[in-house]
Amino acid sequence: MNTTVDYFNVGELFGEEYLLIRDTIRDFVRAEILPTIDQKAQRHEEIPDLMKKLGQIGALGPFVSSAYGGAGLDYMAYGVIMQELEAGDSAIRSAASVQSSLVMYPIYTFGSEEQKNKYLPMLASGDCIGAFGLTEPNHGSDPSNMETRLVKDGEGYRLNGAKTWITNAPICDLAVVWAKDEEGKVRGVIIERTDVGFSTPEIKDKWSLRASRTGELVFDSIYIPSERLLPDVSSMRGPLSCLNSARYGISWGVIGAAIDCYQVALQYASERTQFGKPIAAYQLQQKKLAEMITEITKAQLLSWRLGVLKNENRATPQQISMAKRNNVHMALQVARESRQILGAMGIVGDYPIMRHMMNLESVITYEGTHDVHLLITGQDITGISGF
Ligand code: TGC
Ligand code: FAD
Repeated sequence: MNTTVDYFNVGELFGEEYLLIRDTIRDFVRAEILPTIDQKAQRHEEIPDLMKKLGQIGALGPFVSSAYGGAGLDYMAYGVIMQELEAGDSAIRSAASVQSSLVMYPIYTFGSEEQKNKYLPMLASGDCIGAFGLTEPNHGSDPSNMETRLVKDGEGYRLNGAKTWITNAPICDLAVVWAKDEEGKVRGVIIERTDVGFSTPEIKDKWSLRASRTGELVFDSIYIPSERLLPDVSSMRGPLSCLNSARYGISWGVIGAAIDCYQVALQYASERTQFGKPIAAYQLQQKKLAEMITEITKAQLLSWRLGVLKNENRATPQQISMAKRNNVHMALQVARESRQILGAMGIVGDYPIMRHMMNLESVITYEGTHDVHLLITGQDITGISGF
């Protein structure tokens, strides 16, 4: 039996440093996540002190300079970290994605020196939990039509509106929120938990990402001092650049979930006997397993190449869309097929597959739906917008 999940020796393309990072995060997931994740997901609870734990292993804003508390690593390292975290659960990767790519990245890239010094170290350590508000009740795939408004008021601004489906909203200490100003320009603002008029109702009873909290961000005429405006961006380029970073990380993360499902299915198929033979001996099951490892291998190579391009600052948003779309779909297919290989055992919490499968139903929708990413590719190759 060949249990490798690195069929094309992709690991050899990485330097020692990345393998060390991979093993460190893998050990963390084994010790801190795997023992309780099923119970937490079943009970709709998060892992206690998750963000601080992620901070301690350098998984928050790894690409942020050490001058601001980050690990000063590159994008390949970020990808490897995401892969290992999501092998544990998408909720763990989600926490790290949002904090790193959607909260730290915009402050690091578009923030003032004061904002970077004030917020980045506490976000990197996990002492402060961030959220990212782009999606609104009436605008999910079309955030450019957002209704949240920022209106000048004396030395500062007033913020009115609401964001929904926001990861970590109920537990966030601050949020990077995108709103339109009086000129219709998209601006990023930092909201703090104690701001008067800020509330974060929770969205309950999800069947997916049950170890992650999701909610709304509601702004009832919140006063925003002007120093909380991100100074260096005033268009949709702001939020969409954050998405480039997060989507890149997801393209890696879901490979971790897929590998976890595949490994469990392969092991189970070799042990489970029906009609006198291990089910792995039957061609129908071999087809499933062979196609899974093929698709995982293709995804690994896609993300590795994207990592090289990202490190060289040459990865286009369209390339990132293709990788996010392909790899999430791949992981969801692997999870669905793996679950079938386990028969009835595939639906219980003794195995991680159903949990991964349910999580991936969110991952295929957030950070741009499967359809939106196809339309991005379609627009790129034809020059015609299909939106
Ligand atoms: P469009 O007219 O094409 O462009 C408007 C401006 O933005 C620029 N731009 C980008 N810049 C950087 N990166 C990108 N990927 C960019 N795409 C476009 C563009 O150059 C232009 O700039 P400027 O300066 O000329 O104004 O934009 P559009 O309004 O037609 O929208 C395009 C579309 C549909 C692709 C975009 O809106 C989109 O991606 N929609 C999907 C929304 C989405 O992904 N939302 C995610 C919310 S966050 C989330 O889900 C977090 S889950 C986290 C977790 O828990 O892990
Ligand atoms: P809609 O945009 O209403 O789409 C519904 C369907 O219509 C989809 O199948 C879509 O593909 C399709 N569709 C839309 N437009 C077109 C078109 N032009 N052509 C063809 N088909 C189309 N958002 C944040 O801002 N921050 C977060 O932290 C965050 N976390 C999330 C966490 C979870 C668990 C989930 C589920 C979502 C989260 N989101 C977050 C929101 C997420 O980004 C949106 O759900 C996503 O962008 C899709 O928006 P929507 O749900 O409104 O779907």
